[in-house]
Amino acid sequence: MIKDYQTIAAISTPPGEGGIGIIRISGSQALAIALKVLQIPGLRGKTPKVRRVYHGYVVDQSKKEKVDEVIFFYFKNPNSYTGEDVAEIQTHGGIAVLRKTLELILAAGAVLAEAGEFTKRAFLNGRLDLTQAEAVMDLIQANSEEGAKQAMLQLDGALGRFVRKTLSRILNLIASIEVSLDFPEDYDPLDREALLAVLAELEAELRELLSTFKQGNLVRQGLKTVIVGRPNVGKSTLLNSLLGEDRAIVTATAGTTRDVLEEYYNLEGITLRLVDTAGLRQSQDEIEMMGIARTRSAIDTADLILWVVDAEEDLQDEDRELASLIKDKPYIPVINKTDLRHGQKIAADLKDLDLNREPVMIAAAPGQGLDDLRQAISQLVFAGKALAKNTPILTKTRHQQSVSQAMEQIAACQQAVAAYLPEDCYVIHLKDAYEALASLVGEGSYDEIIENIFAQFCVGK
Ligand SMILES: Nc1nc2c(ncn2[C@@H]2O[C@H](COP(=O)(O)OP(=O)(O)OP(=O)(O)O)[C@@H](O)[C@H]2O)c(=O)[nH]1
Ligand SMILES: [Mg+2]
Repeated sequence: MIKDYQTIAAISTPPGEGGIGIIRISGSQALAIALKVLQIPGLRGKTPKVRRVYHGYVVDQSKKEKVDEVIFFYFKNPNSYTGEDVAEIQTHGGIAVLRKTLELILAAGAVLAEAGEFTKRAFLNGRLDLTQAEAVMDLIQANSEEGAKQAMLQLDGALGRFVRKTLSRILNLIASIEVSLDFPEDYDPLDREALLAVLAELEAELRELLSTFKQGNLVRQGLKTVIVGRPNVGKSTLLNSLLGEDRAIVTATAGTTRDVLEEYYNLEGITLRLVDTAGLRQSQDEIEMMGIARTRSAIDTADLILWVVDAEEDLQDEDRELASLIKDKPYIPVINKTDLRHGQKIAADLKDLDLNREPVMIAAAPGQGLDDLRQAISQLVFAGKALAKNTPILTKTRHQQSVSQAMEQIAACQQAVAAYLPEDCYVIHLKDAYEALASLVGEGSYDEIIENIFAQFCVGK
């Protein structure tokens, strides 16, 4: 059933000059309000047809003047984005015209939509499940192609479908346990082996879904990739070559970079947050020491480290210290300046450290070996596997928490069955697992979650 909320309106196109601007109106009064501000010659007083595109004008009745030439159409509930009546007006002019039109619409009885309110209504009217609604927000915010692709898949409901399928399997389990408890005469006693088998399968599936979280998070937020190394090895040069612009200052003087510098970089659709840092060495210089402290904290929070050494030099104690600092992180040793010397000596030194990682040979200044480096990065990030293209992945902490709770409850249920605890215990765990997963697709009323999510949307979506 469509709930009757106030009719809302907002500018749906992003701020800035665009070819067209869109204003959406949603609610039971959408059409009536739109018609108050429009003059549509083709109508001649008749009611417009659903989904038919009309040409007309926005008119300021008080001044009897045309504000803009527009395109107009409307959708009838429940067949619209929000599930309500939706009217859309496409203007041609810039932001001033859009604002004026919106003003007229508000004066005609609509209220200004809050951020995310269109999508929230779509959700509340049962048009989208919660994961799809979040996906819309991701789509708006996605800052890498891969992120956008994931958002599309989720919008399509890959995650939602998986979760709903799992929910119905859990419900089936609960039902079969309850039935064998309540009607022992009519039904066979509980088959523990079969129950354990299903539980194990469910647990494995949820575990696999959970394992996609880190990947999903990386896709969305960008992988913090910190470039470290001794002074003057060419870290800033590497950053510049990857970006293809002179972003960081490069000089022949050691200790040039004093502060961390961060830039987004798109590697085959994966967003990297490339971080250039101050070279690590013993220093008395106060500013340089502060820079070095920042380098250390950047290492702590890094997802991936590019450790640069100089092909012209031997491995130094400072390099070894650095190696021990980063050894527990995913990192790639990078031998730079191979245009000056082939770097076999330092490669052998690196081998002696027993790092178990193949160094990548580059010459950052002339831009050699960068493809190898890019390939090494993507291999390390995705362990040679392409990003999951058709399977659902978890991209939100909230998703991860729900799935992990559900998995814990399934595991607890397995233990209860194995320990021959009373059947009631199984049901309790299964219900908890169900609730944890149900919150993921927003089944049941979870006002807080809903408010939180939709507050992050921008107005007009
Ligand atoms: N021949 C050659 N020179 C390079 C290469 N990469 C960097 N350099 C030179 O090495 C010097 C130091 O480069 P930077 O990029 O400033 O080094 P850095 O590691 O950022 O140094 P700090 O900021 O002081 O820690 C500069 O003179 C660069 O031109 C390279 O691949 N080949
Ligand atoms: Mg530098």
